Amino acid sequence: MAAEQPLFSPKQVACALSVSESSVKRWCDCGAIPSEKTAGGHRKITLEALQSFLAKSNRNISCPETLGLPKMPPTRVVCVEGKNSPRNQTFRDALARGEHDVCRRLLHEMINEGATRSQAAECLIADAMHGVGHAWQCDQIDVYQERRACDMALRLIFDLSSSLPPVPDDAPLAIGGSPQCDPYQLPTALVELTLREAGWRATSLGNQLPLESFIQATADCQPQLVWLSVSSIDDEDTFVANQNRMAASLAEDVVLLVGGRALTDSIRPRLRFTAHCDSLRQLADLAEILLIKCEHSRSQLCQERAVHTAATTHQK
Ligand code: B12
Repeated sequence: MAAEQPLFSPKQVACALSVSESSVKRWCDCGAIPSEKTAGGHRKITLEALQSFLAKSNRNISCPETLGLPKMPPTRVVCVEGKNSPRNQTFRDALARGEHDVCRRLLHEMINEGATRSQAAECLIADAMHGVGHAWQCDQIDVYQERRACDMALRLIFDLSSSLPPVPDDAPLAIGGSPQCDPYQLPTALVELTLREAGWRATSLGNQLPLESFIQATADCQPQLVWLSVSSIDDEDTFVANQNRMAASLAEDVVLLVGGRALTDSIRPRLRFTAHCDSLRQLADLAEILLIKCEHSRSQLCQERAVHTAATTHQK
């Protein structure tokens, strides 16, 4: 037999919600709180009915002890600061509340209005994550809300990426990731999205990539472009030495793009790279120019090969 649910009186519920008893009776009578009546005509409310009312009316139990329930921590208010536009505000709040569909709709709304995927992602996702970080620092949101926002942001980026038209098999290859000391996943996923959208066959190798493995990947895949996203550095000297070793291992014509929060003005002069970008917008512009350059040198190479083949055939 199922365990019997506790039944509460309007007075108990009123105490628990810090409202008047007459309000609770009114909510019972209009059906907002589903209730039963005892043989003596007294209204009785089940825990399930109360919970459904709370969810629909966005109310909280302020004194759960009056219902014999354990005291819960106060519900977190989810309002995250960032860019001023109403769309950014709605996106931030939805991301902090875990409302995936709302976030997805807002991203697609921007894309339908003419933004590229990376522009929409930078405007909404990056802004929201910055806001989430600030709210976490000020103890306005809980750790689980930050982690959930991060997971959801990753899924949204993959959604955007998988809705792109396929890149031709012979498009130039780009690989990249973040170094071993860096646990941040979103920046490198966003770089992958931006490069794919610009026409590169881009693959992110992920975060916390050991140096030797990064070097191995560039030797195995022979990319035309390598990116490095750096959000966190533990030991500056070791990081600089490692990254410069990776840069030195690349062939002359491989472009090395770097970016990320941790590449400050003081650390950049110590690093070897081709170009540094602050934003995805800059990266998208540069990626288009580099793609044209790559395709131009490839067609030049094809022409040279054709001339060479014609010359050798002629000699025979
Ligand atoms: C999520 C998060 C985490 C998660 C990450 C999980 C994951 N799976 O990725 C985890 C739990 C690991 C984490 C840990 C910590 N975090 Co944290 N974290 C964040 C948060 C909220 C979001 C990070 C993010 O994804 N941002 C979105 C990305 C897309 O934005 P972005 O980094 O600015 O990147 C943009 C550009 O830099 C550029 N870009 C980046 N890379 C590249 C590469 C190329 C090639 C190009 C062209 C461009 C480019 O494009 C991006 C889009 O515009 C930030 C808040 C913030 N301001 O970002 C805090 C934040 C970075 N964290 C912070 C802190 C304090 C920590 C911890 C120390 C907390 C702790 N006590 O343990 C640890 C440190 C971990 C470490 N080893 O560094 C602070 C850092 C403060 C500081 N002064 O450095 C921040 C700023 C929060 C805050 N406001 O206090 N964190």
